[in-house]
Amino acid sequence: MPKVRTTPIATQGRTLVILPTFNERPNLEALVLAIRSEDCDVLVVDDNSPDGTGELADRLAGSDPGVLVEHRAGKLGLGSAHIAGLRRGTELGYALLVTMDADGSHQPRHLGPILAAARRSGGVVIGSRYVRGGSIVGWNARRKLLSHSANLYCRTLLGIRVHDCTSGYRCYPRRVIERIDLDRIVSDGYAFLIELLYRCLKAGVPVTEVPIRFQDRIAGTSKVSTAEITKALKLVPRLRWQRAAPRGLEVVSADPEIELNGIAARSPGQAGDGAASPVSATGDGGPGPDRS
Ligand SMILES: Nc1nc2c(ncn2[C@@H]2O[C@H](COP(=O)(O)OP(=O)(O)OP(=O)(O)O)[C@@H](O)[C@H]2O)c(=O)[nH]1
Ligand SMILES: [Mg+2]
Repeated sequence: MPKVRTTPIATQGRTLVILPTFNERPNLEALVLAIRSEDCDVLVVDDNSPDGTGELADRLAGSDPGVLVEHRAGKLGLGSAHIAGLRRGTELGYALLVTMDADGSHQPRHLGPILAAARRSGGVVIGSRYVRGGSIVGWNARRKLLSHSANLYCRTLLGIRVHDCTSGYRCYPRRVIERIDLDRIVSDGYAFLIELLYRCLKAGVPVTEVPIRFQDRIAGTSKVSTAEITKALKLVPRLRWQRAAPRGLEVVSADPEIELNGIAARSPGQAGDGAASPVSATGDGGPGPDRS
């Protein structure tokens, strides 16, 4: 059984940032403090990290009710950690659920524009490296090529217009997650990011990309393995031809009346105070419910 703090906290209209962690001790404390200073709560989903990340998270939670921790018995995968966090955040009633890597690659200073775009659109927002204004710092040419190729592969095979399908920096309104059947997700690793995005698009949820400056991890080591990349490569054609969803994809359409923090959601075409230069990935491209 995962150990979860049960103290009731006020969540209405608030944002929960979900941090999946496996051996992120050197990066965690500064990140949690930076997120808290953006007035967001934090849920660390730790998979019994041998380096003591879970104990550090408990210590941070002990002195701050806005920090929650979910401990899992062992390394169960990035996707499964995201699902656990999204479920927990939904149960607790947070308005917006953000997922962010805990290695320093995803910077809390982008939360403002990302959350603003989510409130405007009522849909999913991706912190994107591959729209105008986005960038990557610290990757070598090989790593950049790998990431670009993966995104080109997803865009082409899935027929979607999202530029950064593999970014783990995302914001999902709770109302969107409540409409997606997480039990149908078949991926537990990195492929999960592609699968959930595709399911949201198929359900007619607007997807917006907001530029971020992505920085290579500050400390620690990457957990992406060749096996994870292979799984993601195999998932994409399965998703495209529906075999990953034996009972069919969600037929739910986005609710245009979604209310978030008192702000009625508008279509991506209506969005835009220009502050974050968000790019709609669904305006004319992503598959809608009737475009399967
Ligand atoms: N709870 C949990 N977290 C994980 C697992 N695998 C990775 N993570 C976390 O997920 C985030 C992303 O993992 P990274 O290893 O940084 O992967 P990446 O960002 O795609 O790749 P790099 O650019 O090489 O860092 C980090 O916060 C990891 O600690 C897992 O199995 N369980
Ligand atoms: Mg990383």
